[in-house]
Amino acid sequence: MSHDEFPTNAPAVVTCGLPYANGDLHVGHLRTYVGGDVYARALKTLGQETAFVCGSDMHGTPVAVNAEKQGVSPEEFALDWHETYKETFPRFDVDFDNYGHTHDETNAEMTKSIVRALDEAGHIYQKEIMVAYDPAEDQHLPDRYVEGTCPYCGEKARGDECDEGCQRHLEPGEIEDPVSSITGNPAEYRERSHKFFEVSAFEDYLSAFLDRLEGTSNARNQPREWIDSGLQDWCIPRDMDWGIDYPGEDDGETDLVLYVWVDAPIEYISSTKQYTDRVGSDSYDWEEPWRDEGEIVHVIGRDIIQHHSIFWPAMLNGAGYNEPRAIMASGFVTLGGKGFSTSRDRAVWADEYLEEGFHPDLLRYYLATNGGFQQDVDFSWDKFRDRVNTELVGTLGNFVYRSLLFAARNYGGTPDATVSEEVNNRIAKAVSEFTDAINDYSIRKAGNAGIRLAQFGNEYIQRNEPWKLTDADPEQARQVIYDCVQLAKALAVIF
Ligand code: B3M
Ligand code: ZN
Repeated sequence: MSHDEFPTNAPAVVTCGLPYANGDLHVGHLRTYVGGDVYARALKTLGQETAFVCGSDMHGTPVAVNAEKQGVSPEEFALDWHETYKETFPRFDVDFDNYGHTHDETNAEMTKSIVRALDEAGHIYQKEIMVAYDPAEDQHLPDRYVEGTCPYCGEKARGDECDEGCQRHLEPGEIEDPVSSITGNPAEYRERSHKFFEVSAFEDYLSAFLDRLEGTSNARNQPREWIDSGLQDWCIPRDMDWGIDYPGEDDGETDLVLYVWVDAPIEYISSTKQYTDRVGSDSYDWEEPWRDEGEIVHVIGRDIIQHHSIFWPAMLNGAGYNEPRAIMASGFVTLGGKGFSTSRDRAVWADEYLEEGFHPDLLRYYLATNGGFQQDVDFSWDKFRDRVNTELVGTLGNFVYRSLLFAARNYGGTPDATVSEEVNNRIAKAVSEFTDAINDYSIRKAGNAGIRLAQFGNEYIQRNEPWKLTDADPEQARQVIYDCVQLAKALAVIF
């Protein structure tokens, strides 16, 4: 395993958590996608071979429940949102090398092959458990079909996650006081035999993995606590129609589908494979990072750390794939101190932002540099305006405008000279700050390296007053403006 500094000789793959194909995107989502895009671009800028991939998360109850409410099939519903996301991301310059979805053939095949590999390696077993059931509707209630109380922290929770409390994944049968989220009927628990992935057998592996894992510290610390309090095995089939069919023996079908969190991260691999299928394995070979040697970097929201730091590496390891090198888990974005809420329409929507006529770069800069990646940050239009006006317009824009205008007016372009030692050293310092920031998984520091270079540029042009030199010392004037053009070029590369 190489944990050499970036850029390394092996290909990198940067992924972003897959958006559930079930509703509009808001600025809270964009923090992760912009973060991933910035990070992937930065690696490419450093000369690292990099694929940036993602896709829509089509399955599971988050999609099925919403489709049901709208009276359309989950497939139609999810594909519709998938198309919307595919159009929205490029409008924010989030340029995935491949954007697939979990319901396509590539992912269905990849998922089945990984589940079979886990089974063949003896990591899957059968166990009797209690599952929530709605007797009035005669229906199983997997995951978000059931609500109740978290057995760990006592908060109100969904069937498979304590989304408002301790953020833990919940296994079927764990939630207390179960109620159907569709009908409001009280649910009962019935015994059922299901397949389990033996996550607990990976305890030692996962502890060692977390010691190697890079990225933000929250992606290591919380999982260590979960390991200390004992890992539970993971029920992987669901009594539902919508999803990837649980692979039966001899290719026979069962009436079960896989839990959405099995096939969702596998899309990271499938999407990389689709990229290779498109560009050819000479350009980028998906098997290198996933099976041979490479740098896997996951960029996610902090509510899905457990899936990425525990379940996913256990699956990868059990099925003979490489483990992630780094996980960058972003904090939440709040609005006026409160969490974004779709149902209360308390959010800054992606569409709304663009319709106001704002350039995507302004939001990208603000999201990338407003607070450390793992900190929760409050979105404030006042702060957005101040940062844009002070830093992008006042510092960066001002310097580039002054320098290039001067060069164009007086020399019809870049004057004849070579870069001074002072400016050359200052640019080298910015490049090394930028490189260190990327190796530190801090996109904020990478942005700061750029803005500090622009501050230097303003100070440099002000101190050297080229406008006084054009007549008095034309050679020195050319030198100063050449330096400024060089700084503007360095800024363009860094930003
Ligand atoms: N679809 C979205 C979420 O829970 C979920 C991420 C999947 S990443 C493999 O935030
Ligand atoms: Zn909880």
